[in-house]
Amino acid sequence: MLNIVLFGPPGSGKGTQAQGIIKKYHLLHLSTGDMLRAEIAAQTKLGLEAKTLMDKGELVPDAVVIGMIENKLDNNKSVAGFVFDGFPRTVKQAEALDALLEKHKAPIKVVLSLKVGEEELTKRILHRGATSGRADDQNETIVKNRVVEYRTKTEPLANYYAAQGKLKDITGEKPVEEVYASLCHEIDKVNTGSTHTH
Ligand code: B4P
Repeated sequence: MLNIVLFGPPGSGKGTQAQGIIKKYHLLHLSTGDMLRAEIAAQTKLGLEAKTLMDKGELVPDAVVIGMIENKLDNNKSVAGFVFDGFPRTVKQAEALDALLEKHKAPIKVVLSLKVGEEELTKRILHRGATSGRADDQNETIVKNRVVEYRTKTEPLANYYAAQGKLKDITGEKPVEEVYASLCHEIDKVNTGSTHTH
């Protein structure tokens, strides 16, 4: 199985790049942000609870997102692999993911870390906010809080994956196609299995 983690701050291009990668390598896209927004749209209890945190730019509880990912893994056993986008975001989530994948005998092959400066991140997110309708994209204070959450809770994960020898830094402050080419270059190095690409 080709399991890939897209890692990086909010606005670094994870969701954007996931689109190309899943098509090329025939993988399933698992974005916890998208799953949570679907829960909000459906006005479920989980969604309503998550919304109050997301609107402030804070992370939702680990147990919530781990549960959502576990469901997806259990219900998609015959796929060629997964692209994890926006998950894991804490060390606890990373440990849970390793344990779940161990159960499926399909470890993470590579963690692609998109590097983008703070000024560019804010610019991109506020630009998206003009059309996305996402409350967390509209206001500079909330965007800054998302980046603080990232620096304090998510960035330490880089060491977790570096210790496993899986972390690859990618320059994300370039045109979408150039970033995509760098990502594919790294994926091709670990994609030694039977996944066909075109
Ligand atoms: P996400 O949905 O993951 O939000 P994101 O980090 O902003 O998405 P992404 O990084 O994929 O966006 P992209 O750069 O592609 O999370 C939202 C919230 O959900 C979190 O704040 C949290 O509350 C909650 N949540 C989600 N997962 C969680 C978890 N595991 N644990 C706890 N809470 C969780 O796009 C940004 C913009 O940049 C786009 O407009 C795009 O067009 C543009 N862009 C992309 N690449 C570009 C490039 N190369 N050049 C110029 N612009 C580019």
